[in-house]
Amino acid sequence: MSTKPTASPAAPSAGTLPAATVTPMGWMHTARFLTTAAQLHHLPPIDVPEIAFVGRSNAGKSTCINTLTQQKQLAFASKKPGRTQHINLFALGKQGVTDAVLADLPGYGYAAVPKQDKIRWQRVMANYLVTRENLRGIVLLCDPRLGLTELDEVLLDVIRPRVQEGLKFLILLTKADKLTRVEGAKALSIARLQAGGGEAKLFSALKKQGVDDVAQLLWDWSHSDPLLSPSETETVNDEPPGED
Ligand SMILES: Nc1nc2c(ncn2[C@@H]2O[C@H](COP(=O)(O)OP(=O)(O)OP(=O)(O)O)[C@@H](O)[C@H]2O)c(=O)[nH]1
Ligand SMILES: [Mg+2]
Repeated sequence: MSTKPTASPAAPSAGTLPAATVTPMGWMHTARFLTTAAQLHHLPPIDVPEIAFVGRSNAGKSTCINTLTQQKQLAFASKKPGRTQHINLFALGKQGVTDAVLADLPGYGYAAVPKQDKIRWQRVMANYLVTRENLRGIVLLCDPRLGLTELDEVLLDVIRPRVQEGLKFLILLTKADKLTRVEGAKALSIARLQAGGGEAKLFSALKKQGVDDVAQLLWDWSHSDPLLSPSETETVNDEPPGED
């Protein structure tokens, strides 16, 4: 459990708890199942920030959501790739007040999936990433032992324009417990380059590595003003330049 004080007291939206009363980990723990959809047009329009977890099948998306929310079976995790076949939404915010949503997306790249299903899903995913209006951030999960695959690169190309427009982006290197320190550091420096305007972090559900950091980041994403670019935020916070 994080003991860090909550950062980003930025403009809370209606229904948001006062920042001082929650920690990012406490906030994550409020997650509950909201809805599931096999097709994009079945997803309800939502007016709070949404954060999507995307990546190869078996990368650890569902396990990551369960770890962050400190709930064993909120998202379906499985040894069998291809377990998540719908877009599953989870609501965040205490006492029935939703102030953000997590989306667990079906993994891609699982060889045993029929080609037609693969193509259909790539289309749904691309449409989701391009058209979902309340999408605030994307967490791309990647097993660093495999690195970013061709399909990850396709996805990066799809989202790059939105990242340049201010969409938040994190490459999360999962299963870090399988790496040595040196391997982890190397994978992280490569991912940082690949993330472009986004960030990269190491994560292990098994060792609970990176959990507090990611919870804090998702809190910050969800409670920041989307209309301010990072440079504008700095300008707002800066003291006016003094005269020499
Ligand atoms: N060692 C280790 N194994 C992990 C970690 N995270 C996930 N796994 C394992 O990886 C496998 C896949 O995890 P899931 O969370 O189901 O993966 P997913 O990305 O949701 O997969 P799809 O639903 O098929 O897209 C499971 O056997 C998990 O136990 C981790 O941090 N460390
Ligand atoms: Mg899954």
